[in-house]
Amino acid sequence: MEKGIVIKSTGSWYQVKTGDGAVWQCRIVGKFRLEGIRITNPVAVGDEVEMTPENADEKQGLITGILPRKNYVARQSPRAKHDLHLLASNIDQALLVTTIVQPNLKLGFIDRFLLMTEPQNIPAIIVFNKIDVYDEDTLELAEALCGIYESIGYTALTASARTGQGVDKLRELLKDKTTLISGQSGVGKSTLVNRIQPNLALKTQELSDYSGKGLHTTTFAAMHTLDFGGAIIDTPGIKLLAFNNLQPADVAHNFREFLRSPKIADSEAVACTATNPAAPSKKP
Ligand SMILES: Nc1nc2c(ncn2[C@@H]2O[C@H](COP(=O)(O)OP(=O)(O)OP(=O)(O)O)[C@@H](O)[C@H]2O)c(=O)[nH]1
Ligand SMILES: [Mg+2]
Repeated sequence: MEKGIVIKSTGSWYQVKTGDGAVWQCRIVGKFRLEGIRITNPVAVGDEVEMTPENADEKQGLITGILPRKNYVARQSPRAKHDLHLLASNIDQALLVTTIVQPNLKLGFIDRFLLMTEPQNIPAIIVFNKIDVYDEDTLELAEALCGIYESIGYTALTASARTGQGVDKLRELLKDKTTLISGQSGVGKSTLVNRIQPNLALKTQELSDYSGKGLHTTTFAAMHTLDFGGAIIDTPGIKLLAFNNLQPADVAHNFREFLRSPKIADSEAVACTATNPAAPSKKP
């Protein structure tokens, strides 16, 4: 048996890199659960696993165990709403790539994204990409949004994968860390990674003209090593973020600004709850 790290997941096959740098094609046996909830992809990119070689010549093996995770990023499965889907595990930080246009920004998406990282205390960086196509007002909006997210403790910046603006700063932020890169389809995740490290040459694709929606060019999550130190996990675009797994209190507790704002005194917070008893326990 050997230990390795999962560097790519297709859903049925997993690439596992062992200490000697060899990459094995692996399958999994058995069922795995996460906090009692079924998961559609039991093993995620970033997982440290135990691997039993099946065919050493062909570098094929079986994943027989998952080592305890430092953390993980999970959402409701897009296919089965009572199941969870793992985006990545054992990461140091998450980079949310977004843009205000092409495709149009849904502000709620940022907050929903933070609902995946916050419960696990994973630092999040928000980047507003494609600033080369923003007009003055849009740029102003992007900067204002950066200010809001910075004020509650996130790192937020603007960038353009096309012109390279902001890319040096991103390199600095990614150096020596394992970073999950996520966001909606077509926002430029893979293009940005290619700017950060051109030799990765990840596949990217034009948006479809009329809908402005991305095409899901990246279809599998994969980890890539950065020459200047660290690693990134490029992931397929997210269409919908829902959280059947969270209770209303989980949602409230994970919005930092509700808890940390000095403007909200404890007494006021208690008073609010007292005047609004027995809120219906609807799922978010
Ligand atoms: N104008 C402009 N276009 C960009 C920028 N970054 C990416 N694009 C374009 O946006 C389109 C989508 O880019 P991708 O990198 O494939 O997007 P993605 O987020 O990886 O998409 P998925 O893999 O589908 O999740 C491509 O046509 C890119 O050339 C940018 O900074 N400015
Ligand atoms: Mg991509």
